[in-house]
Amino acid sequence: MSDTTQDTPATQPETGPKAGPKAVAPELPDQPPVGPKTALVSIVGRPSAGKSTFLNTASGEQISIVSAVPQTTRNAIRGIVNTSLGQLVFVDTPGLHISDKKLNLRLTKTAEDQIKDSDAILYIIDTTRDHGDEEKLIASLVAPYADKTVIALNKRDSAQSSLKKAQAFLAETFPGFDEKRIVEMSARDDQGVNDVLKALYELAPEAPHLYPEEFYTDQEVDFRISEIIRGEAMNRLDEELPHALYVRIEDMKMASEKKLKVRASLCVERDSQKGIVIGKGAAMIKQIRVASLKKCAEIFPYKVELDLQVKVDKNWRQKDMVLNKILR
Ligand SMILES: Nc1nc2c(ncn2[C@@H]2O[C@H](COP(=O)(O)OP(=O)(O)OP(=O)(O)O)[C@@H](O)[C@H]2O)c(=O)[nH]1
Ligand SMILES: [Mg+2]
Repeated sequence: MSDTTQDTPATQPETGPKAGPKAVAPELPDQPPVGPKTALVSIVGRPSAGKSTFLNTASGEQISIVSAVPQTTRNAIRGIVNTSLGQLVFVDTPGLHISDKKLNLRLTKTAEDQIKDSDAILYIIDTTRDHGDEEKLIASLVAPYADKTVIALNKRDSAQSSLKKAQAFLAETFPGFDEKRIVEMSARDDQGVNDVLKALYELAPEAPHLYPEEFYTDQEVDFRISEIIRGEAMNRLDEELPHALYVRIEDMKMASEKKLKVRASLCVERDSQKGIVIGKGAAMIKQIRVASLKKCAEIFPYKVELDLQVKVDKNWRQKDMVLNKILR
């Protein structure tokens, strides 16, 4: 740790596998060996359909942030589920949303690319909502790949859930779709999630695993920490603010074997938003910081020390340079 230069990128400190990496499950009880199948599975669906919730429930880990605000996920996040049948590597994509704003166009492109590259697709439909143009757009993207798709009808626990509407929509958009690959689910309550996994394993070929079996995500430490902070902020702020946020890790290094020091900025778009995120007597930013540290303590095998500032990055959503950085 002695010869790092001043200009070493802030996101590449000594936090490699040795330091307790991104992805390794804390302790694995005796488990049967992971089966021979392997598939890369894209999770697609409209914003707030429950894609990230499914990933977290299926893996039993907090891999992807969840919030009530549509378009929470911005990156193609990988989560890995290992069972005696094999390894499913899920890619949690941003919810597809019709809009011509720059950030949205980039999010849609991320999801489209994923669909093409995957062995199987998990298309999650929110059964509590009517199927508007957005749902039709997604169905049209998925339809050419119907043979490698499992459809999950989510939020069946909700009083607003309507199976009839969903079935009518499917009859229209996926005529002749194999019923064995349509599964009713509550991702939140872990109902039907196993059936979804089984249907996906049916589609998975026998192939070498993509990750060692102790991994449950491919996310780097800096990205996970920035997502944790963003998630805690999103869940405490409302109106336009959740979408106006991004987190920049300014500096990150292992201070010792047991301590990771992080300096991060919670960036907003306008001066007027800064005060809201800081809160009265800095109460809001303190809450976000404390909640983030609590999550970090659950995830990482070392202590995280967090210096968190609020900064204004004017109109960052229109800047390619920022988008290139955060939409990795
Ligand atoms: N009632 C109910 N709510 C759910 C279920 N699954 C997810 N939700 C809720 O729906 C909201 C959105 O969930 P997310 O998992 O963030 O949705 P997403 O599809 O990842 O959304 P984006 O990342 O914005 O595309 C959250 O408030 C979840 O708690 C479910 O099975 N039942
Ligand atoms: Mg999500």
